[in-house]
Amino acid sequence: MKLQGVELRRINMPLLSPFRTSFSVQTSRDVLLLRAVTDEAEGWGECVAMADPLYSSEYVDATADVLRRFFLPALAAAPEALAQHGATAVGQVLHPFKGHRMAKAALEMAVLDAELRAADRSFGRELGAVHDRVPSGVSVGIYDEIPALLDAVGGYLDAGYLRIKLKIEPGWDIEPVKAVRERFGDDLLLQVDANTAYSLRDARHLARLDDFGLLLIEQPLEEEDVIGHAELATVISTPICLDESIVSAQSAAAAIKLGACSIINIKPGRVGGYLEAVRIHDVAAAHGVAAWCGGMLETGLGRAANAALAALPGFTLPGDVSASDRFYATDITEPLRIVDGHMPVPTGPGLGVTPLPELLDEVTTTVEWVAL
Ligand code: OSB
Ligand code: MG
Repeated sequence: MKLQGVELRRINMPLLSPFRTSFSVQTSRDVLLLRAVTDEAEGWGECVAMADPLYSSEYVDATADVLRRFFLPALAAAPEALAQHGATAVGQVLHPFKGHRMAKAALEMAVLDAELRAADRSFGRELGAVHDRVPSGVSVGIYDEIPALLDAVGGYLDAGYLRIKLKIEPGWDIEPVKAVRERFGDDLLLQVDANTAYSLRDARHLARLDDFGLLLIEQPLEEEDVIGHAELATVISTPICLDESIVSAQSAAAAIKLGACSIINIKPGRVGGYLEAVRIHDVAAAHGVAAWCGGMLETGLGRAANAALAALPGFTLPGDVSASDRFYATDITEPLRIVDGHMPVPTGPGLGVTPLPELLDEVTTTVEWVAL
């Protein structure tokens, strides 16, 4: 396979309603898409970095910059590695560059998609999927008032979602969880995500969540506070799940060994790509640690790939693999829908979905071609 060039395309997609977390309120999604053009096929990559460095240190403009300035030239200089090893070469060629995992992930995804389309193989088959559909959970933002939250959760349950994740922060935690539990019953699969909003001083307060039978609490403490999570695990009985702290298979192994988490949220973008995501899946499975696939408000492209990943055997909890219409009135691909609470795993070549040109053009803000 010979990589001829990569198109960097910025799109801006309005959200159906504002998505509030402990770190921001989002009303639109600014996304960098990559289109890798090879001599055999084209492939699409979606970068999950957000407009501001509030979830992680990466942000969209920085991912475009590091791709242009370092990653694309490095790939251009290693044509034999790509020809011999395909997408697995991307991680190796970019390994000397520290961090910037979301940018690396997007490039690897685009090259992998091109390679798989050329070989007529799906992401699911390549990554090791063992299911043809995955249970679908939904991430529910922070609301100003409990009644509005209950309406939103009720709507998602009516739509068939099998698991609810509530975003929490200090001042919006015990009460909303209690209200949702009381309204929708003990059988509801319910979990919370703090996006690093607490400190170890809040341990006693967080222990109050123990009464509500939560599946897990996701990333209560800061990204680098792995030891703090291990200490918190001795104070609260709700299982701790890490998101932001897990950036590689190595960091996953360390967090598990330290007792910082009993569950891992695996997001391909955060960890440098789908291939590293599979390695984290393997580490978690080997340790009996449950895993699930997280989301980053992806378009249909990332959503399709996430569905494939979530179909691996170690993804034993429902992921944030929701339908296109969870966030968007119109997706850039054919809309991904959930059926009986499950997202079908695409079976077509590569991602199994492709942007529809008219829809893509409607939301495109800039396009840049980088010849290699
Ligand atoms: O922490 O899981 C998170 C969205 C943006 C940034 C971080 C997170 C999220 C979500 C998932 O909660 C949203 C989704 O379903 O894509
Ligand atoms: Mg999270």
